[in-house]
Amino acid sequence: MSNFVYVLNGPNLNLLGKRQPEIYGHETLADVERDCGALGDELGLRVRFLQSNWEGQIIDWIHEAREEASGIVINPGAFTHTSVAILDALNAFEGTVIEVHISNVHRRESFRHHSYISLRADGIIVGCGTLGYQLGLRRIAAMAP
Ligand code: CA2
Repeated sequence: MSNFVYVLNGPNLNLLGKRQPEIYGHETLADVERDCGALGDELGLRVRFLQSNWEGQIIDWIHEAREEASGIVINPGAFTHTSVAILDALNAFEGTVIEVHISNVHRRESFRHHSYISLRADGIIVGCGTLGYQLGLRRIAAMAP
């Protein structure tokens, strides 16, 4: 089993820490990437940290993960609530999938309450801020044989 983990981020998450800090906090995506890399070193995981505003790019990365990764931590952004295509790609991935949302989507607009991704996710972390990514990595490390 590989120790490679993909951390995937969907649309607009490149703006993290630069807008709406009351919802998403002050950490930038670069801060999150740094923290995930450091934790990966501690846990013995190789972390590939990626962000795209394009649905097809995220799907291509999930296909790459099929070949080489044992886990995916994914914050699909707004694609969470719309994308059957990302769900289909994740259904073709055999490893562990952890879905992360920085904000508590259940305390927000009703259109954020449904997630296509949750139909595949092995675990879901919601409303724990950017710490959710690290919790996802810890869960994947704990599940490794
Ligand atoms: O809470 C989350 O992590 C979300 O996945 C974030 C998505 C949102 O559409 C989901 O419903 C919940 C939005 C990501 C946009 O991130 C921004 C960060 C800073 C400024 C503007 C957008």
